[in-house]
Amino acid sequence: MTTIRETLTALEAEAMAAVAAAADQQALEQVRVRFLGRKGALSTILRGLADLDPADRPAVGKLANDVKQRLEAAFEGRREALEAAALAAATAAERLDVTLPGRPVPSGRLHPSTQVLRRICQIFADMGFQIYRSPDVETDEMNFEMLNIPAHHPARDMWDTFYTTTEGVLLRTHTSPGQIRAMRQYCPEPIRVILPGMCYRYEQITARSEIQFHQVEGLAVGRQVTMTDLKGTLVSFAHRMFGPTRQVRFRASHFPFTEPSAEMDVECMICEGKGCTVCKHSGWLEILGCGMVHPVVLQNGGYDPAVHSGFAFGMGPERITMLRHRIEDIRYFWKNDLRFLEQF
Ligand code: 2NL
Repeated sequence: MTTIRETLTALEAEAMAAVAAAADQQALEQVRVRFLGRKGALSTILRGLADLDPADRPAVGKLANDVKQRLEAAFEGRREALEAAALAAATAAERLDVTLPGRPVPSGRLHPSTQVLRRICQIFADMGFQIYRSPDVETDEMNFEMLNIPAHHPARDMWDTFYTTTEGVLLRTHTSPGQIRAMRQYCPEPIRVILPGMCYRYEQITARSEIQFHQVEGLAVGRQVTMTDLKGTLVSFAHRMFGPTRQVRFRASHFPFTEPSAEMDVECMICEGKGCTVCKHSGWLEILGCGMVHPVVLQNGGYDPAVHSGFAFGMGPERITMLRHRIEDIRYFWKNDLRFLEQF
């Protein structure tokens, strides 16, 4: 007849083998219930202790407890090993390389005209010019009359205009009417303003002309403002916009609202003045028009030409962008073709 000691020893060996053989946590739990559970093999044996000779009970009881402790330790060790293995398997299966660079998020950007417009405004703002905004819808009087362009002046042929159904109301053909508004608002105080904005002309759309485009105009009025101030301001602008070593030249010109008038050229930025197709082999690019404000226009702005004088200039950011990037068709600016826009 087998003794209870032999039963315990056999049970321990069997349980240890079962623990080692448990392939996963579920199987291990089944083994635990079978050997260590409340209705398990060990509990059954421990209940049988009551039938033993009281003299044998302490020694057998101690053995049973030792077996129980060793089994529990074995279960715990196996449980940890299986858990670690399960984690390792899951990590390998769901491998995620957190060091991989993310997918780029497509980001928008400013339109090339806006970028150039802002750059121009920033340079003049640094020289003390304030940004002045005025309406796109203007009166004939502000757009032409006040700028010394009377009804039958030949210059009006150059600015074919979008007229509204309201008599005498039109889309501005240049930002200049805003300069009149600025002068009237601030006179007789001295002013330095820069006027960026959209202009409209009723023209055939071609590679060189659009019906809407931007203009940036500037105006400085005060006592003893001279042509020297005009040249110094515009040369500084050209050096910041196109590079500090860029050559600049002024040529005489004509505008109805300035006298004298001039055009400013800068050394071609494509060929560095050597001559190329962009500058038509002259080495120079025309960048802006300028001049001393015509006394009649000063007066229309509310200033006394005997006391005040001023200089003004105007330029087209699209034209500058085209020269800079050798864009050969102005229509790209309004085409909304991402292949064009994404290059800037
Ligand atoms: C150009 C030339 C110019 C002005 C604009 C101006 C405005 C007032 C008085 C006097 Cl209120 N002048 N503006 C002066 C000279 C030239 O623009 O080629 N623009 C694209």
